[in-house]
Amino acid sequence: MPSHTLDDTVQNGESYLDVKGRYTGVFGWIFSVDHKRIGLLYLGSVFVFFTVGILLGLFMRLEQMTMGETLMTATTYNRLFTLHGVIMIFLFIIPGTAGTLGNFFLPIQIGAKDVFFPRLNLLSWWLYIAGAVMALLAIFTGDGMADTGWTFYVPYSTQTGTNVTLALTAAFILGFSSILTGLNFVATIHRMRAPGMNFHRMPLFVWSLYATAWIQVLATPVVGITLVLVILERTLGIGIFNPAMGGDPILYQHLFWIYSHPAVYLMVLPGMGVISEIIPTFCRRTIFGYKAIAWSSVGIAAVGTLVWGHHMYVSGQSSTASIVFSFLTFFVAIPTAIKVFNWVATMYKASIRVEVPFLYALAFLFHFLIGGLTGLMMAAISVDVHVHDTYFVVGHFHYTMFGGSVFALFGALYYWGPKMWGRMYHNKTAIVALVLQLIGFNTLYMTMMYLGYQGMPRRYFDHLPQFHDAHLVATFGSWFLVSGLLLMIGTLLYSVFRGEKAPANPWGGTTLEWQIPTPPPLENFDEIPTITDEPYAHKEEAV
Ligand code: HEM
Ligand SMILES: [Cu+2]
Repeated sequence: MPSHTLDDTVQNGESYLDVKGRYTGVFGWIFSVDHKRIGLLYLGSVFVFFTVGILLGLFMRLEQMTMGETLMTATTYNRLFTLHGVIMIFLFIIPGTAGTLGNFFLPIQIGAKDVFFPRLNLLSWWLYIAGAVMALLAIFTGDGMADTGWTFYVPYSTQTGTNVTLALTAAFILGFSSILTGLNFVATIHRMRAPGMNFHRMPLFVWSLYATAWIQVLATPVVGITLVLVILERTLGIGIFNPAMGGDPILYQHLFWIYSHPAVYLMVLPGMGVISEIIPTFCRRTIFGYKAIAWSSVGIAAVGTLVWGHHMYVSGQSSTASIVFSFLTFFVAIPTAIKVFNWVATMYKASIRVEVPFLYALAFLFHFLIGGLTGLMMAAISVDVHVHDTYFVVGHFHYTMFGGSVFALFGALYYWGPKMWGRMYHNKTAIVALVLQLIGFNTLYMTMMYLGYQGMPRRYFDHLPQFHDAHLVATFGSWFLVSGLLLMIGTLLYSVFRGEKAPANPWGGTTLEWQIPTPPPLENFDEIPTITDEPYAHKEEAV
């Protein structure tokens, strides 16, 4: 079969089918089972929702710029942080790296022509869109968007008149989409590796997706069932969570965090995988501690399932339970630190080529270190009791999820964008955007952590006078951050259509995606390669 490029499958005939009966035009995208197209579909859609989420965050900061009710009422603020949280978690960050770059690069990196279940892959994207549409419909139907926070804690979520039922149904469907992606990735990694590509020759991005996929498959069903129970509680009053009917609200928190703590690793592991690709490429040397980094992904996923109770130190559990959860939480730091030390060891005395993707990797390290260390602070029960439900927590998780995972995703887009759409980005604009992001991000979230430590509670639309100055600083920070984000999205979009043509391997990468043409042809390889080497075998090692 002749090889086709992405372009020649899109034809401008009168029919929406080409001579071979394949869909063309828009249909050629939304019905495509090609893993690369599905990856790009995900990329486009997650960034639409990300932009909405950013603007919701900005509005919340504008409300906090002044004291009292200015822009919005308390209920509107509650709906905004719920929608912001739901969008950022379920519509942006969970599919944000696995669905986009995972779909695009996983098959290529293991020397396969596609994923194991291409049609199921397309179904995942459609379910994602269906869930997204439902989440948005929840804004305009019933009593409007849920005001419970993205955690949907009972008993409030069973009682509020806002449209929790539709929002939960949306989250349930999004969960299915995520499970199917996970299943597909596990099957692909087990069944589709090229000859010679044993587990210890897989790129570290693939390892991180492998660990992520298992979390998706094993943990997501738990939250799915939990959300259905809340729906049943609301519609049929079955009395599982409602204490007035003999139910137990704490049970909800257990079930919710049994999923949602592993889910934070599901959000960050692919980002760590990206960093493990960027660092050896720009350091132009083999990664230090390949096996340690690979297995620590599995270690993080495994230990991460045992620590959920650290969200419940003040909810009502025995002090024995809290102490055990605290101890186990400190334990997660070990596989995480293993990664960090090996990344630093790879950079040590390397002749580094400093480009935008590498700068994002450094930003990831800086933010993730702060996010991780504040996480350890809160793992200590005494500190957590003080800062629980304050802005300290909000600052902490934005540092890990946003400063960590999302900055890794940005770095990955600069790293892999030239391969995906065959065009380079504008270097200077990209750097200006990064600087704005760094200033804005740290001003906003460092100040939030300070506010929280001083006692500013989260999820309030107003604040007391003693918090005013810091809130003002945080809002200024959000302006820098949002400008940096919009500039970056603009410059990436520009590069997609107008950027300079990219060479096949602009960074001297050693993994398989860099060995094929740009943009990669349909089915990736004319002939499936045979793998004889480790993934990061650089010819000339730096001294
Ligand atoms: C310009 C970017 C962003 C801004 C300005 C922003 C701002 C905020 C603000 C003001 C809150 C509410 C604080 C409160 O009153 O409790 C919040 C909550 C939250 N943010 Fe962001 N954020 C941004 C990006 C992100 C990203 C990228 C993520 C995830 C990847 C994220 C995840 C969350 C979550 C999960 C919550 C908690 C919602 C809840 O309490 O239910 N945010 N953010
Ligand atoms: Cu947790």
